[in-house]
Parts: sequence; C-alpha cells; structure tokens
Amino acid sequence: MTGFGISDRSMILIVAIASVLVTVSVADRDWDNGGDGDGGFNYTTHWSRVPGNDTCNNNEPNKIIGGGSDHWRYGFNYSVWASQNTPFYINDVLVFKYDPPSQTPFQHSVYLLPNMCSYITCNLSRAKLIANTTQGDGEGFKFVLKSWRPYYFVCGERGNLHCKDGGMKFFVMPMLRHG
Ligand SMILES: *[C@@H]1O[C@H](CO)[C@@H](O)[C@H](O)[C@H]1NC(C)=O
Ligand SMILES: *[C@@H]1O[C@H](CO)[C@@H](O)[C@H](O)[C@H]1NC(C)=O
Ligand SMILES: *[C@@H]1O[C@H](CO)[C@@H](O)[C@H](O)[C@H]1NC(C)=O
Ligand SMILES: *[C@@H]1O[C@H](CO)[C@@H](O)[C@H](O)[C@H]1NC(C)=O
Ligand SMILES: *[C@@H]1O[C@H](CO)[C@@H](O)[C@H](O)[C@H]1NC(C)=O
Ligand SMILES: [Cu+2]
Repeated sequence: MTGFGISDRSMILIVAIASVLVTVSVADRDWDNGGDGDGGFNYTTHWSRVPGNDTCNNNEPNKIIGGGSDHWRYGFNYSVWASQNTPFYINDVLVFKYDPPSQTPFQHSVYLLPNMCSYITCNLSRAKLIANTTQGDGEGFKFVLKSWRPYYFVCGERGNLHCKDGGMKFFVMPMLRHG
C-alpha cells in the first residue's frame, strides 16, 4: 500500500478544487440572476441599453453638429448639450453653424480658451480665434478633435457676453477610440 498517503492527499486536493468550483458556480448564479427567470444574462435587455453606433459599434469618426438643430446661437446651454452628447472621440469632427453678418445682426464666432480657469470665468484675453463671424456659413466651420486634450470652445462676440450670459461655451475631452 505504497502511495496511500499520496492518494489521500489527492483526495483532499480534489475535494478542495470541487468546493472552489461549487463556490464559483454559486457566485456565478448570484451574479447572473437578473430576475429574468432564466438565471442568465439577458442579452435582449442589455443589448438594447447599448447606445447607437456613435458610441460602440463604429470605428469611423463622427461628425457632430454643435448644439444639434439649434446650431451655434445665443441662449442655448452648450455645456448641457455637451454633457448629453459625450463621449467625443479623437478625430471626431465638430461642426459650428451660424449665419454670417450679411444675413443676421447676431454675429457669432468660435474661440479656443487655454485652460479651465479662463473657461469658467469666460476670460478671453488669451483666446485663440478658430472661426470668425463668416466661417460658420453654409456647411459650417469644421473642427477636428485631433488630440487627447481638453478643448474649451466659446463664442467671442460682444466681449465675453455670449460666453458668460449666452451659454455659448462648452468643453470636450475626446477619448481614444478602441477598435
Ligand atoms: C429579456 O428582457 C426582455 C425585455 O425586458 C424580455 O422581453 C425578454 O423576455 C427577456 N428574456 C429572457 C430570456 O428572460
Ligand atoms: C448603425 O450602423 C448600421 C450599419 O452601418 C446602420 O444600418 C444603422 O442604421 C446604424 N444605427 C444607428 C442607430 O445609427
Ligand atoms: C484674464 O487672464 C489674464 C491672463 O491670462 C489675466 O492677466 C487677467 O487678469 C484675467 N482677467 C480677469 C478679469 O480675471
Ligand atoms: C474670416 O476668415 C476667412 C477665412 O480665413 C476670410 O476669408 C474672411 O475675410 C474673414 N472674415 C472676417 C470678417 O474677418
Ligand atoms: C446651463 O445649465 C447648467 C445646469 O443646469 C447651469 O448650471 C448653467 O448655469 C447653465 N448655463 C447657462 C449659461 O444658462
Ligand atoms: Cu455668439
């Protein structure tokens, strides 16, 4: 009866492994039981929660119109709009649409601010013009989110009035797109 000790030990090992397996499958069932009766993952429910192609199923850059159908105008809350339209991805294209001075007395423009502090206070002293009052015409002004950095967009018209009181400010932090 050589090896009795060994098979005894194997027995203990098997029991140990078995109890681990039982624990795992019990834990699995707890985690899986979404209350849908089958004790499993309900792909219908979970799949339908996945947002549109913009977020998950598509590696192409998106073209996003700033403000959606409101375009780029005074009195629309763009920071709310931006938070509702995240995530933005690197190489996505933001489009700013607004009428040129020849068509409206209400002029707009697009500036980039250097940091969060200037963005919060609408301090335009170091703002960089990216689209003047005529460049939002027609198809609009297109800006590619090229880098992994925050972009602080504001309108620079009427001093900082459009930024401060008109809601014409938002920032985006584009994410890396995973294939
Ligand atoms: C999953 O959820 C959907 C929607 O709530 C429901 O219609 C469907 O019967 C569920 N599937 C299973 C297998 O429970
Ligand atoms: C997702 O992409 C497919 C194929 O590219 C397209 O047919 C479908 O309409 C898109 N769905 C949405 C919500 O954009
Ligand atoms: C705006 O920022 C500049 C430097 O970026 C600063 O010198 C100036 O005091 C700021 N203005 C206000 C009103 O805070
Ligand atoms: C705006 O920029 C465009 C393109 O650089 C230029 O042709 C146009 O003259 C500018 N308009 C004004 C009002 O500065
Ligand atoms: C935009 O909406 C947010 C959240 O409701 C609010 O805190 C902010 O003051 C609004 N901005 C403007 C310019 O109305
Ligand atoms: Cu403006």
